[in-house]
Amino acid sequence: MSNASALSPVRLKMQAGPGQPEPSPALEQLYRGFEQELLVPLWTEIGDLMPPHPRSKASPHLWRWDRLVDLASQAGRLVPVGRGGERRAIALANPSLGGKPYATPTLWAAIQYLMPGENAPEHRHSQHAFRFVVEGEGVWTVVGGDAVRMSRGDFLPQAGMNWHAHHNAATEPMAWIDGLDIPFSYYTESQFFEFGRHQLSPAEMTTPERSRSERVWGHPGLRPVSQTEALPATPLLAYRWVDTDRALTEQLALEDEGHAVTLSHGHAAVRFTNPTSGRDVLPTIRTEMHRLRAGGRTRTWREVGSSVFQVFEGQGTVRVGEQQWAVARGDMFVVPSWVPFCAEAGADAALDLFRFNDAPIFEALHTHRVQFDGDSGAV
Ligand code: GTQ
Ligand code: FE2
Repeated sequence: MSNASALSPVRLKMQAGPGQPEPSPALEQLYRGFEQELLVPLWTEIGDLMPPHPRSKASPHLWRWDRLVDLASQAGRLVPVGRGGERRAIALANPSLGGKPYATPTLWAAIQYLMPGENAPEHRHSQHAFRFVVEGEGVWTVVGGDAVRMSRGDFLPQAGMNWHAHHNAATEPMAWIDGLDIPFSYYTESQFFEFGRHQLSPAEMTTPERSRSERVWGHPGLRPVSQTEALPATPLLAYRWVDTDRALTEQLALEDEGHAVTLSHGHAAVRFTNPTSGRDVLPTIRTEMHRLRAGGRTRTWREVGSSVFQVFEGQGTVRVGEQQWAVARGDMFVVPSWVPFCAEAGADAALDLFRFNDAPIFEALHTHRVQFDGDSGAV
């Protein structure tokens, strides 16, 4: 086995510095022994393995909506959608994650595109998913046989293992964004996937204004008495813009009337929740809509876990770590773990930001932290 260390994937270098032993022939021999036996001592790795706080491998990055839509529409002309490829979805690839189709270490974010009359075939998977529509209409997503309309501003969760297909019933193409926990599922090796039927039944290809799920679950504060258990995944399949918009408008109006219901002055925010539990709508993904008054700004904060934002409406400036961008409708950007973030609306119009992140994972593990600028950071 004299050559084992040449083939070993373990490579150890003697390093000078605090906590490191003095280099010597005996130490060299010890390290070659570690390599042969596939052993790595903590003292050579501690800085990277156990940093004092998260040091994300991901970068802050911005994708412009006009480029995303332009490339997605070219794909609409050139690339068929069907069994095998499954979806005409194009993922944001963080520049620091080795070319993998990951917006962040845990989150997938993609633009998906369907031409008039096209169908994306039925399938199901363990990954939790949602759709969010920044503009357009005409696509119905069919979840467990329930056709759900998708229109501007709507948020549509699809928790894992629900059968789903999409069809464009309109005469125009339509784009929307998908968020999934694909990278998290990949690292944790917890994925399952099944193909469904290639064609839906005519009854499922209908285009109702309201889905069955909304007719059962879409009444504020009311639940069907036949369903008394807290359901792990949301039964409500569409959160409509009219409701989200009203909730944000009311928060800012109440702030004007002297009531403290906003997150900070001029910054209203709502979270999409499971109506049976009040908790995050998806087990792994938190989703929120934020609104800044014209001229208003968020506090600066950082938190454990990564976020993806999409500008829903308005114009403004966002800061992510050292980066600063002027943003407009549809632009998408990433905030890596523990990197400070703040946003400011332009002087003339409110800024609406859709956001999703992986906070439910860290909350479940009791490792979530949020630190606002100016706070001590004590937890
Ligand atoms: O629409 O079912 O962007 O399964 C990635 C995986 C979308 C979908 C994505 C998916 C889907
Ligand atoms: Fe899917």
